[in-house]
Amino acid sequence: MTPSDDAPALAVFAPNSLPAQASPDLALQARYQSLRAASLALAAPLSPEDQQVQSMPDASPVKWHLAHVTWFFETFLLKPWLPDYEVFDPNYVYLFNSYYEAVGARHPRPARGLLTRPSLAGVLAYRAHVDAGMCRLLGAPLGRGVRDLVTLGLAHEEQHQELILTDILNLFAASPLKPAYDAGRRQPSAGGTGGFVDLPGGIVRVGAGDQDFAFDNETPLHEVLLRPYRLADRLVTNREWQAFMEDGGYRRHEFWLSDAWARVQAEGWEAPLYWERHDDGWWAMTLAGLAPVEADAPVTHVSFFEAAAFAAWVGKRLPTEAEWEHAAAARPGAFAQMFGEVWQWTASAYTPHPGFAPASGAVGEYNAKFMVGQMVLKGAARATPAGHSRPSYRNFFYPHQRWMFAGLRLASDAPAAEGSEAFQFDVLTGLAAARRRLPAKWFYDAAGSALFERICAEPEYYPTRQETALLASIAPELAACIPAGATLVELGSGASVKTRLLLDAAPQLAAYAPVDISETAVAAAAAAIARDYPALRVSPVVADFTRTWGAVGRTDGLVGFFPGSTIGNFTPDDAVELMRGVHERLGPGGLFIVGIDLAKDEATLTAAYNDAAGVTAAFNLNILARINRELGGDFDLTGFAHRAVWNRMEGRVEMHLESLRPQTVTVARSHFSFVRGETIHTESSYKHTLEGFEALAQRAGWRVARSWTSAAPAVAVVLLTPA
Ligand code: AVI
Repeated sequence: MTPSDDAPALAVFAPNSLPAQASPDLALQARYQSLRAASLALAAPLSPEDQQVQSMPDASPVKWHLAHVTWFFETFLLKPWLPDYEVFDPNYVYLFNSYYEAVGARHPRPARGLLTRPSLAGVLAYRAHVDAGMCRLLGAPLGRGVRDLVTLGLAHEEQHQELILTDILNLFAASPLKPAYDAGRRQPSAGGTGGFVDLPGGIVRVGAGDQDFAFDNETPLHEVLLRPYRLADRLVTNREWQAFMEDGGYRRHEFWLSDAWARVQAEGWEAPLYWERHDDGWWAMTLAGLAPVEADAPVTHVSFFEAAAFAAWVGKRLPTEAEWEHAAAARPGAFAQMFGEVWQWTASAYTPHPGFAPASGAVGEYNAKFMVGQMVLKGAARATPAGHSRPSYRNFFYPHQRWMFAGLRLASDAPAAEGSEAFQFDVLTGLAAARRRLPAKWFYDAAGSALFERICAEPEYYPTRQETALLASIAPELAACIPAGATLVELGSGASVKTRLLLDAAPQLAAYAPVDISETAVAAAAAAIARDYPALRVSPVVADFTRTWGAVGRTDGLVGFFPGSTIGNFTPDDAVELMRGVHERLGPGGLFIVGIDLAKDEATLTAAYNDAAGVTAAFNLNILARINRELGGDFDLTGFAHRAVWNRMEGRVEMHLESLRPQTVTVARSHFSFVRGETIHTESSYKHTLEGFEALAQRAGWRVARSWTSAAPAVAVVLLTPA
């Protein structure tokens, strides 16, 4: 939906480059028919006069919209691809071309309302003629490229369906009679709590990759670095907007950008478009007619200029496009009103994504040439056809425009890094303890996670290799135990080779829910799985799985998956606690697949945590670097050495950092003195026996239904069912 009133464009295609299907695409045929009928249904409440008039240059008559979308199918599908197609009227190329220079000259946009010929009946006959042609085209097997063009034509018509409502509201608002388009039409409504959701940022992926359909302007998928940020869980309301107005918002230049302030004065803005002051308060023109402004509904029909001024007034800012998109994709459940209420202005200019290439041919004009001077809006409005939009969708308008259904959602920079308070608490209490310790979970910042990946590839570190091989060989047996329609709930962000082994072996799984405290990790995992398993419902959950996690969808048929012998990093009591919690959340029908490392000879165990390349040492020392970086510590990394020892009594490999000399370290204004040889205990890796683990599982209400053991060095996978 561009202000130039044609819609943005599609993925790159080459219509005849791919082989035809064996038979007609019946689903596409049905979609074509119902979508074309929906356009007529939208026009049905309108008289021929209503459909004729153009209220302003930006808006088009309904009659023109109905004809233009039809011209699109005739020009880009029927003329090139239906061999004996007869053009309905050669003059229509001039009348109904919107902006395609490659197709030729056209009638000026501001004068579309002057096209009294063809009549509305003539336009409807044109539609019927093109529909008959499309019916013939879609009745034959088609190449992928032609089907993509039809899909583009349909997405294009959906955009004009919204424009029909947008433009008719503008026309009716100009009428002294203030007619209702549909007196019973529901208006955007309240939602959310008014709070802000914290997002940790990091390097995230946005844009459209390989999916069924996306406009070319959404592509390609690309990385963006986001600083930690906060995004409001709902849209700005009319009540808040009135407070802005009452505080002199439209009269105080300090909130406005220079161009914006000029526009406020030139056009005398003092409220959103369509608002009218009555004796009993503010009223606004809507598709349901003139109605009192509803205080808790989202403010609508504001320009980017106004949205930015409001954000400045309230001490916040608009989100960037990438912030909005990442939040919508990674935390869909955390926000109200993302889609289907009003479009949301972002702080981002509408420019090409890095690596963008316009679609080839005339449809390459669809989006690319508008990439200057406009701002991106995300989400979707009530008037947007259901299913039309998605997180990567890019709507765009000029910053002064406000006749479209546009509102805003606030954002701000996050005050501090993710989890920093908890990290500081654990570090200060751990270093102050008589036996100094640091919880192993803090190993996994970006550098730590990368080092752990490298550990898994070291020859001495056998658990990952052995477990992967074991899972590969038992996947069919495990899969046979998984009920149809089940959800795989992975503890940890997963999406590794092991997850895929299970997903490949158990196509009956309907959904996948990775649960992880790191928003970035869980979103990346979810995106990777969603991309490679399109039939799977993927719902990432940002939560500490040792505590609780939110709904993961259906509560029957939940299958927990906890590979990697990570349960070995819990003390036996904590492992029982964890398994008890998982039992509770997976419910009485739940299954739990756990990977464990088995006790074995000391030499193999200690070698695994003392690799010759020193990767485990670097992993261990990295926690001190993290303290220095995130908490302003002054650890000298050369003053500590990595130690890994087998504690036979406890049945665990312990990692420590040993002070090589007497020294004092300062962290967050606290001082910690070390004597030579003193250690900080950083990790325990418990090595279980099958019997010992079974006893722990029983304490947590589980029964070992089956277990499988790998070749030496041995690890095991156990399948737990409720006891
Ligand atoms: C993640 N966890 C199971 C690993 C382990 O073996 O305890 C972490 C690790 N620590 C040192 N090497 C690997």
